[in-house]
Amino acid sequence: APMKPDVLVIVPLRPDQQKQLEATYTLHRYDLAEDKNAFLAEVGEKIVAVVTNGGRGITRAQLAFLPNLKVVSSSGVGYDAIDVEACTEQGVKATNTPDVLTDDVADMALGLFLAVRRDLVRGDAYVRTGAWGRDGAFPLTRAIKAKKVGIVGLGRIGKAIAARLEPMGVEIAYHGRNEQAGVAYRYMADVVAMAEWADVLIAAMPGGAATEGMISEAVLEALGPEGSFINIARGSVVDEAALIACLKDGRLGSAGLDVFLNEPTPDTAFAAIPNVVLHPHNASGTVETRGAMSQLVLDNLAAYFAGKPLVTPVN
Ligand code: 8YV
Repeated sequence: APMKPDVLVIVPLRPDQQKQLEATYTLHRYDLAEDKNAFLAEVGEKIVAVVTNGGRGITRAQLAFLPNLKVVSSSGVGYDAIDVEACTEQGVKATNTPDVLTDDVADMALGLFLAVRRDLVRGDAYVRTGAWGRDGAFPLTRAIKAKKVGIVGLGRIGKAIAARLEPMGVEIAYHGRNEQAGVAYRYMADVVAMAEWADVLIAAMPGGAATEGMISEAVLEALGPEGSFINIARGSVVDEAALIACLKDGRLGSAGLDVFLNEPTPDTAFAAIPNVVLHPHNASGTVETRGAMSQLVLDNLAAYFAGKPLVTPVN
């Protein structure tokens, strides 16, 4: 029987795809190892492929234990946790899972947008706690129609968010490194100016060094006491301490967050802030989409070992 290539599993796939992975490759379950460094030292030499995800990625230090590694297949569109530079230096290809998750992530951005702007979470509590009967009508919110929405990062997900917002009668602008041809939305070269203009700012850019802290205290203050910040990008794109401070002291009106700096145990300060809607980094977290992501991880591995072009390479 043909040799089954040795694959290091940093993060397993969805059950159906994990079964295919087990049938096709010799798996080394880094995710289950007690002493992960000892495990890497023990099996590293024989590993030719890694399965991971956008949250865990792979570091330069881990790569050093994997001298015969050829490909890293990651579940997730964001690859800021993969040291792509180190992979490239070591002749290792890396792949991600774009497109299959675009709609779910855009849906979550819309969900957080609506929850924040129409105060759905506090409305739920208002009924549950009997406040409605005690304190009368729930406070009025602001209409969504005719408001201004700035999207930071008009990539596949940013464009899908804009397409969902258009029928709601909002005005859409975007910020990014460059103006894009053939886009109907207003380009704003300065993110602070866009925050001044906008009622809602939605972060949809990649994580990583280039966008770290891009949503600064100045941006949040420019968005202002009536403004809302929605983040379905990465926790790293915002100055999180400034975000907490601005929400607490009212310099920023509200926020809806799917991502945080310290996942899965974000700053406990968020739990005490009433004007924020919190979600546990699950925008792509549906059965259908995580299955499609896992399948794409398998398809990239299969392409590599068949000597065919990778389906969704990042380097
Ligand atoms: C993933 C994400 O769940 O796609 C991404 O980059 O953040 C999520 O879809 C995450 O990468 C962990 O799998």
